[in-house]
Amino acid sequence: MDTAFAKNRFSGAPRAADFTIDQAWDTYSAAEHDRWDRLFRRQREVTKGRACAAALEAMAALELSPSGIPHMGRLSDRLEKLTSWRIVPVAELVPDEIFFEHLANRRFPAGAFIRPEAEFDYLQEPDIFHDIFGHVPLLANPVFADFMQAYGKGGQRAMKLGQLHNLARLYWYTVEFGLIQETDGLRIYGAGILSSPQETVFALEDASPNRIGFDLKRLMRTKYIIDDFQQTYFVIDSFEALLEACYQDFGNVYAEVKGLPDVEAGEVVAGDCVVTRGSHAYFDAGGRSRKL
Ligand code: HBI
Ligand code: FE
Repeated sequence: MDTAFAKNRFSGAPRAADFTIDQAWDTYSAAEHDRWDRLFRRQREVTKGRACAAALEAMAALELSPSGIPHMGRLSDRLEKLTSWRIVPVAELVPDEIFFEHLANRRFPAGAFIRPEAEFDYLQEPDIFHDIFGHVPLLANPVFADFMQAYGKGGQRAMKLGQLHNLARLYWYTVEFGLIQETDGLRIYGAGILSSPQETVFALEDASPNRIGFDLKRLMRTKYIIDDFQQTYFVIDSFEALLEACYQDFGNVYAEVKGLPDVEAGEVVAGDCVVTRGSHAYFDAGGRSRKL
């Protein structure tokens, strides 16, 4: 767990053994509620025509709106009716084994804090806007909800096998930065993109990044960067296809991947199903303008 993250006003809150805290919804200030509304209105505009259908439909079903910071308990009551998932408040990143335990039991740990005004555009750690606007809608999709629970169970196993870095790449290139092919074009489902106004446009429309068809073993070998736009995005055909690809014994997958060299973040390799081969112009010009 990276403890270098900046502390926030929930960092010292009393926490349970599973690292959950009281969201203390009544303590949010008018300024914090207003910040949520401004983040929400901007991202709702940017994601029109760019977010996947499942995310847009879920926003409505979950009644997510620019009416102040959501109460996680009340939002969970709506979510639970759809896919048995609940959202549990945490102060900041939690240890991997705690994170996996929550996912394996259909609990999504969401940061209770909202980014400070000074970090309105850019933020290193997941705040409530990234977690709820980015991650929660897809938990309302039954197939993706199953995938996220399977990921949690897979994480518990990967830790035992010492293969966490491979599984973290799966999370990174799907749950955080995944694209999906829909009938009228590529759309976004990754939370790290959905919660970022700049990357929402970059991931779909910029000529710089590669866009490559999802291939589990290839993806598990691929390095990633955390403080800029992605150099490669992986494209799934459907959540069913993603779930299907992951319903296998990862032990065999790890064994195969273990013997193979890592792939650099911007590389295209033999066997890739290339949707678009990136120009890399953004990265060659120095990059580093990624905003969460
Ligand atoms: N903790 N609260 C929180 N949110 C995350 O997204 C998260 C985490 N801990 C670990 C983690 N993500 C990643 O290392 C996963 O790949 C496990
Ligand atoms: Fe995230």
